[in-house]
Amino acid sequence: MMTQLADLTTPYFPTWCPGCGNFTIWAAFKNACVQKGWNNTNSVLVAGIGCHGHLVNYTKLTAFEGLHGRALPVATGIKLANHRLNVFVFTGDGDSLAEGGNHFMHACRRNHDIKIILHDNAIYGLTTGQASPRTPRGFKTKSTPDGNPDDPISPLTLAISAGASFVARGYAGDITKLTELFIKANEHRGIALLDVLQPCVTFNKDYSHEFYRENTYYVETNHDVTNKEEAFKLSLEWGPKRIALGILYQVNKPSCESQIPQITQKPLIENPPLHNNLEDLFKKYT
Ligand SMILES: Cc1ncc(C[n+]2csc(CCOP(=O)(O)OP(=O)(O)O)c2C)c(N)n1
Ligand code: SF4
Repeated sequence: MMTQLADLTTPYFPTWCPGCGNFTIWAAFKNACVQKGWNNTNSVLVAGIGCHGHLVNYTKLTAFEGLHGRALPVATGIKLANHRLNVFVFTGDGDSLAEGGNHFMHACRRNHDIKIILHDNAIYGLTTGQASPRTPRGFKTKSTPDGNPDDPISPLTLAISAGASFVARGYAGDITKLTELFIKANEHRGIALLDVLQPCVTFNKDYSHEFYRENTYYVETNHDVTNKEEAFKLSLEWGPKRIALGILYQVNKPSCESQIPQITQKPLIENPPLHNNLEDLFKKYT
């Protein structure tokens, strides 16, 4: 099935700040939709609450914008109900690593066949600039006026150690490579984490486009993506010219959905309901 850019267009124009990295993540995703024919018949978007979540209003695909921190359980539920759908989760570092941290760990561990696009701006954008689990130590924010006392965590390291089978990092300023990463993430069977370095030009002046252009590099094409130790090492690096982009880790292992006997023949939604009359069922338990 073909997808044209016009098929994805909604009447709403983004309210993101001019220069926000969300614009180019959105553009790369739409490129990938057009290249691979992702549309309303085969794909669904789930987002958390945050600036990133507005993407669902600007992309004409079936979408669900849930409670803050709860995008992942909604996405895993959708995938279990109809595993033929491509399920893309757009989430923030606050959404998936703070309030949603528990879901993040277990979605990785279970290797659900969903794709997580983490808009990693190292700050809470929508609530106007509080520290997130990605905010560097010492960084002054509204919630840490004397400097952040905590160390940031690496979502890549966390995902690898929790059992994720595809772990990659992209940069919002490189639309071509980001489009490729979207496609590779969706071709992978199992969970894919695509951590996207996303400048928040309003509340995080340190992690700017200039900073990322200066300090990121793509891993070599001969990088052994199955080498867990090497992937760990790369995922932990963060410093001058030491921020790795590309697929850091990828291994084959059964996804959660592929191991559930009830859905091997057909998706759950294609099975008739076991109980047509719920009242009788309720009576049984009252
Ligand atoms: C249950 C709940 N807790 C907290 C909030 C307040 N809240 C809304 S967005 C947000 C953080 C947004 O940061 P992030 O997830 O990184 O997304 P960004 O805005 O940076 O894209 C918070 C704490 C909320 N709306 N609901
Ligand atoms: S506050 Fe930051 S993340 Fe939110 S729209 Fe503005 S630049 Fe983007």
